[in-house]
Amino acid sequence: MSIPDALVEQVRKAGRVTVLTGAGVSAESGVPTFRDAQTGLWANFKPEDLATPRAFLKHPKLVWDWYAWRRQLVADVQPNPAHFALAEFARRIPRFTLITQNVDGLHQRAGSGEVIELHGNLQRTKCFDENLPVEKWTDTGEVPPHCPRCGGLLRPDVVWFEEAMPEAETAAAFAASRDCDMFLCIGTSALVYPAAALPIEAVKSGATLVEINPSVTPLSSEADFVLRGPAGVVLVKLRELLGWGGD
Ligand code: BV8
Repeated sequence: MSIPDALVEQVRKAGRVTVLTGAGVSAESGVPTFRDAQTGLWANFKPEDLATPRAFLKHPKLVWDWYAWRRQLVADVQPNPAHFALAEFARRIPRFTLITQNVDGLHQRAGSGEVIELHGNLQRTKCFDENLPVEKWTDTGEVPPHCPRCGGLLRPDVVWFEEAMPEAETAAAFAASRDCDMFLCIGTSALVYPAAALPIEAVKSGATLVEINPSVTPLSSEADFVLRGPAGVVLVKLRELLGWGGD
């Protein structure tokens, strides 16, 4: 996979870059993507069927345990060179906005200061009934645990399918997508809305669209540049061509 000189120069000169990442950017850290086959207890479930309020109310323990497993998995892995490269880009580009669909917190662990978490973060927990954060609770052995304030069920602080999006984060993401010179779409199948609408908004506003993904997605035909490879490889190569240091 080669990176065109024209693209390297556009990144170097860009004043406003907006990035949208999906599960693919954490793949090289060892975090399964949404479309990877599910294993273990969850082998018979599709993530889209587990990541819903309905699934949680029907199988609270199964859904709670799925997130507990993912929380532990993420705690045990490290950010990969893709995460570190994006943290470096933010230091080099005058106005850099990082939007992620991921709930693993790996961008922050790689040093990205400001991250718009469109779909929440599985390291945070909230009360299902109050929709308010809960940081500590008594472990009574019940799964899921209960809210210390109201006794309701606790749940991960993520946005499930058919749940409303966080207003502030969504507004900030659309604003940054409509006001950028370049939009990098990295490691996402571009199937989930409204996140998948962001790159289209960027193109409508005249931005250069770059896709970094080993596979074709519905966005590929819209992209000005398609870098067909793993994020950890492509971003490291781009970083080297820019002369912007490297781990
Ligand atoms: C909303 C958090 C409105 C949880 C996630 C009925 C009612 C309401 C809404 C809807 C409805 N029907 C449909 C909708 C819209 C729905 C939607 O889009 N559904 C889809 C299935 C069609 N959206 C919603 O429901 C959203 N809410 O619309 O609100 C509303 C208003 C008022 C009241 C009620 C509702 C909420 C969507 C958020 C869902 N939560 N995650 C959790 O993580 O458990 S989505 C979840 O899936 C991820 O966050 C991510 O967004 C998505 C997975 O996508 P990707 O990240 O792209 O991952 P994927 O595995 O798909 O692809 C990986 C890619 O990486 C691949 O392309 C692969 O090639 C590539 N790759 C692999 N390796 C690498 C790589 N790339 C680079 N490098 C590598 N090494």
